Amino acid sequence: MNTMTLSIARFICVVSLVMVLSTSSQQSVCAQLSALPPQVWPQNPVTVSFAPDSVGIGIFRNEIHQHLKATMDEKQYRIEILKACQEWSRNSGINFALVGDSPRDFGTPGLSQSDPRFGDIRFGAFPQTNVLGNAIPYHPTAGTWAGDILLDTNTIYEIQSPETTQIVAERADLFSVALHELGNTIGLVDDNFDPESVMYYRYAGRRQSLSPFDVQNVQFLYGPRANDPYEDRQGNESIATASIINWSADFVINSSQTVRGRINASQDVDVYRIRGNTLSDKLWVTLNCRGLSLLCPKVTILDDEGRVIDTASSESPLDNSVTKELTSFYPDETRYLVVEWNGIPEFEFGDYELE
Ligand SMILES: [Ca+2]
Ligand SMILES: [Ca+2]
Repeated sequence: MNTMTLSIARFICVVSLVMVLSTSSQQSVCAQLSALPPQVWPQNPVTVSFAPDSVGIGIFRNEIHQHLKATMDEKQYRIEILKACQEWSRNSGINFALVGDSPRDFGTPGLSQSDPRFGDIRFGAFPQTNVLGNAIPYHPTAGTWAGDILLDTNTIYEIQSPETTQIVAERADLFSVALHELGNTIGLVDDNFDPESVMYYRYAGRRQSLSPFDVQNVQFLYGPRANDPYEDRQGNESIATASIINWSADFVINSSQTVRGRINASQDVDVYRIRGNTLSDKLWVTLNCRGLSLLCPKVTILDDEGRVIDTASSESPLDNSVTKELTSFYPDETRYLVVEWNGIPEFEFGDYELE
C-alpha cells in the first residue's frame, strides 16, 4: 500500500495517540504539547533503549521483540535501529548512546530526559492502523513519553535492499522507518512535498542516508558535528604526540582514573602515554562507550618502543565496552594506549572514557 502514511507525528496526532494511551492524569500534558512546537533535546547524548515486551503502552502491551524476531534476529534489528541513530549523529551535533531498560510502562511518571530507569527514547511496538509507527517529540512537559518511538505491529519490518523499488503493502524497511521516527523525536516535522527527504510523510522504500535538506534541517537544530574537544591543537594521533595520562596526586590502590576522548571519524586515532605507578604493578584498562556513544572501539596496548603487546575490540554497538589487563607493567615503564574505531560499519565515531 504505497499510500501508507509513514508517521502521524504532527502534534495533533501525537496528542490523540497519547490521549488514547494515557491515563487521565497525563491528558493535560498532551493538551500542552498540542500548542507547543517541538524542542531540541537539552542534553547530549540522547539515550536510547528497547523496552521489554509486555510493558504497558496505554491500553496495549509492548510487543516489539516478539514482532521483530519474526523477521530478524535480535542483534540484527537492534543494530538496524542504532544505525539510524548514527545517521542523524554523523550529520549533526546530536549524539546517541544505548542504555538498559526496565519493566516499566510507557508514560511512567518521571523525567523527560535522563531518567535512570530507561533511555530517553524508548522503542516499543503495538498494533496501529494506517501508520508504520509513531514518535513523540521531545518536550519538557511530556514526561517519560518524550522521545518514545512506537512501531506498528501490523507492519512486517525487514531489511530491504536499496535496489528494491517496488513498495509492498504492510512491509517496510526497519532502518528507514527508524530514521524517520528519530527525525520526529529530535524536533523535525513531516515533509509533505520532498520525496527525497527521510521526513517525507509517505513510505518511499529503503533510505540510504539523509538528504541534503535533512542535513540542513538537523544542523539548524543541533549544529554541525563538532571537532574533538578533548585533544589539543597538535592532536594525539601518534606516539610522538601522545596525550600523557598523569597519575592524580590522590590516586590509591584499587581506585581508578578516567580520561574522556572522542573518535571523530573512521581515520581518527587517539594515542595515550602512561607510566607505571609505584603503587601497583597490576593495572586494568577499560575503554568504555556504553551510555556515552555508539562508537565500536578498539584499544591496542604498545610497549615503550611501540611494539604491540595486546589488543581488545568491542564486538558490536550493543556491547561497546572492553577491558584488558596491562600485564607486567612495572613502575617507570611506559605503555602506549591506542584508541580507534574497530571497523564495524556505521559505528565509526563517538565519545569514550578510558579508565
Ligand atoms: Ca522517553
Ligand atoms: Ca580524537
